[in-house]
Amino acid sequence: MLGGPPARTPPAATRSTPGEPVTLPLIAVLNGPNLNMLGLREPGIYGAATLDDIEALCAETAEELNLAIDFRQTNAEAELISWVQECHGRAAGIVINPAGYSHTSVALMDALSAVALPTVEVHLSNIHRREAFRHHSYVSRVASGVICGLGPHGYALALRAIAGLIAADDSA
Ligand code: CA2
Repeated sequence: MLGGPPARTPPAATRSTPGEPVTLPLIAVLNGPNLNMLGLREPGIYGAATLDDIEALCAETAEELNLAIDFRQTNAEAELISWVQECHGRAAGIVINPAGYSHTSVALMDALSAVALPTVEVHLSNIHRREAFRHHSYVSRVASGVICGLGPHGYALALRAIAGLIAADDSA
């Protein structure tokens, strides 16, 4: 078996106060291939934080914003697309780091376009300072916004942006 953690399965996606159930807007935080290797390989490019660290940061930020998150990672394109489809009627928004599929997947772009939810694309690294093949993202074409180059903090900023987009939708 190769080193590194296995692809991750989702935890429970909702949160409630004891004795007082609340329904919080659910944000799917979806992570693509190889992001389960964060912190274990190539710290020079992607930093020392693990995906568990990023999940903890997202959970903390979501709590502050009164959002629930469903944080997931997969190495499989089909699974990522199915998770996007499952957001229809279930999630209020999507934060997605599509990793390598950003640059290759028309199918993922189509799925995001079909669910038509507020979507923020996140990249840990500044993809525009890297190889030319990383400069184009199919996902950016259908995302509400894109954050790159700010490391794990980009995920927290993306959740804040989604909260703002949801609030703007609600007041329209
Ligand atoms: O900067 C990002 O967040 C990326 O989405 C990361 C992807 C890359 O293909 C995109 O161009 C930019 C790669 C994720 C791979 O993560 C690794 C982590 C540790 C060791 C090896 C790969």
